[in-house]
Amino acid sequence: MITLYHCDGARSFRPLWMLEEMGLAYELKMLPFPPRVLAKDYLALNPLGTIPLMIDGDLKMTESSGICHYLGTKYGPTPLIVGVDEPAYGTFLNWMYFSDATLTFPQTLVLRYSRLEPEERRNPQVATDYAKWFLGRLRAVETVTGNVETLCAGRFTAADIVIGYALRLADSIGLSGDFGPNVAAYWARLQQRDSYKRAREAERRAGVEQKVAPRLRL
Ligand SMILES: N[C@@H](CCC(=O)N[C@@H](CS)C(=O)NCC(=O)O)C(=O)O
Repeated sequence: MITLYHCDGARSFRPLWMLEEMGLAYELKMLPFPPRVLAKDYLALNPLGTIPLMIDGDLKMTESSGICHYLGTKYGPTPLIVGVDEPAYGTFLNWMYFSDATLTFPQTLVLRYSRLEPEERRNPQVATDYAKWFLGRLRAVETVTGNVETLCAGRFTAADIVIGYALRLADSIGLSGDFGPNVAAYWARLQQRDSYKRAREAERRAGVEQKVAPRLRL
């Protein structure tokens, strides 16, 4: 059984969505945010204190997009993964890495310096600069989604899941008003997907059952 540690709205939503899309069995463990501070026991499992943490037998993984790639290749074959023999293979990998390294990284600075830090340490200039950085990088998504329904390979793939999460995060930190028209339409389409709705419901239900309130949406 795969175990996924998750905080409401956090990057661990990527593997949660992937698990739902693939119909795999999993156990979802909810943590308060930030677990590093509020769930000290968790540090014994993941010394980084970050989420996600996915445990599959002896394996532990802590990179949200990497876990999606792992699930698709390990428990596939699935059309969610673009194979090495397909023309879109490199493009697929580029989106997979782009999702966290290029898109989510500036978002976390916006979040941190506009909401997470105590008032006296907040920094509007950092928040504004990195919001602009994020929206600039998002042009790559705006360009591609003008012509096609999904990011690559002519079908819905794990790349749409990992980039889709960055759009969810942008929405929750107040950046979606600045989405271009193609990204806005793409984000609306992603939210209509059954697996996305199931993942949102699984996260909500697990939070209620485990009595972990969504303290911060991120
Ligand atoms: N690159 C990692 C980043 C993991 C990460 O930093 N997660 C954040 C939540 S979205 C976290 O746990 N922050 C709490 C902390 O740093 O204590 C990934 O893609 O999963």
